[in-house]
Amino acid sequence: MPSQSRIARSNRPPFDLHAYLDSRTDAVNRILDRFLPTVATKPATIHKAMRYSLFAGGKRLRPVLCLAAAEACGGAIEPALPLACAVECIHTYSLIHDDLPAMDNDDYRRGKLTNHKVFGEGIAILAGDGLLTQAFEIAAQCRGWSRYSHRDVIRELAEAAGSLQLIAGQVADLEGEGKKTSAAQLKYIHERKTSALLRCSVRLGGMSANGTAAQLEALGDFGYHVGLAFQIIDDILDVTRTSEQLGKTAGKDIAAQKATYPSIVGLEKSRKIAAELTARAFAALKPFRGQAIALEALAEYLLKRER
Ligand code: GRG
Repeated sequence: MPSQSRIARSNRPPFDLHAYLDSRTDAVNRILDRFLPTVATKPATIHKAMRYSLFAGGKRLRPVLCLAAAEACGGAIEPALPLACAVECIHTYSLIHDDLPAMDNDDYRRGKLTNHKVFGEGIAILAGDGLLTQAFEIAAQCRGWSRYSHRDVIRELAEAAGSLQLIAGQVADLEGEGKKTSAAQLKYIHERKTSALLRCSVRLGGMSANGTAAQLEALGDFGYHVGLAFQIIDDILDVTRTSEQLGKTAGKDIAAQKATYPSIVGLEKSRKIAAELTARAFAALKPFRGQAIALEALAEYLLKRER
């Protein structure tokens, strides 16, 4: 299992993850603000609602992973920023829709009232639709990449968000409520609901840096395993942290009779599996020969996160 010492043991200077997260998050927020219509743009309600959830204080993990992947491939963050923002728009849309009464029916998200609680269900549905569409508008506006066409990038986003991945995971999640779920079925849900967008985030970062096919493959493998670990940690936090600590309703999985790793294999085994998956993610970064330090630090941080 990777540990802080794993990073500190090498000859590299220590990596300041908090400074990295702060600077990359600021950059993402600045560009998101530039891409999104202002709250005064008519019809104002929808733009207020889209911005309300987008700027509600999300951790920005997917966009930061996208930027870190670009850097691992030797690229700069600027060409990756629009793609990082596109991914965050898709992620935020999925959260708004997931919180709706017809889905998870949640009142709090990112420490604030959920979108439908503030704007009503109709506007919340449209705000999600608006953000999903905005993601593709942003990706289409990018300057372009020498090795990858817009078609490649749009397809990468569409596949991750589509009915075989993100939506498939949500369908299986909805249909599994209250039913006995096997570990294999749970993995199917996690691969789609969580891993697909994380995998897409890092692959897009690699594309923005003109990464090779082998680099994209390695990044995809990294994103897949980090995504699975991330979801297991999320399920552990749901039963071990309070709503105040999480900024969203804790204990939801038990209340909704949802299968989770803690409910199937217990907390200790879940922690062990998350650590093993993180080790697999580290192993996927081998081809970068120590140049993926931010990705390594992020994987470790996600394993140890408390919210
Ligand atoms: C509605 C199509 C559709 C899909 C919804 C995202 C999702 C699928 C459901 C939300 C609930 C959930 C447990 C999703 C798995 C991914 C996950 C843990 C999301 C939360 O991501 P964070 O912690 O959130 O990065 P912030 O708010 O920090 O961005």
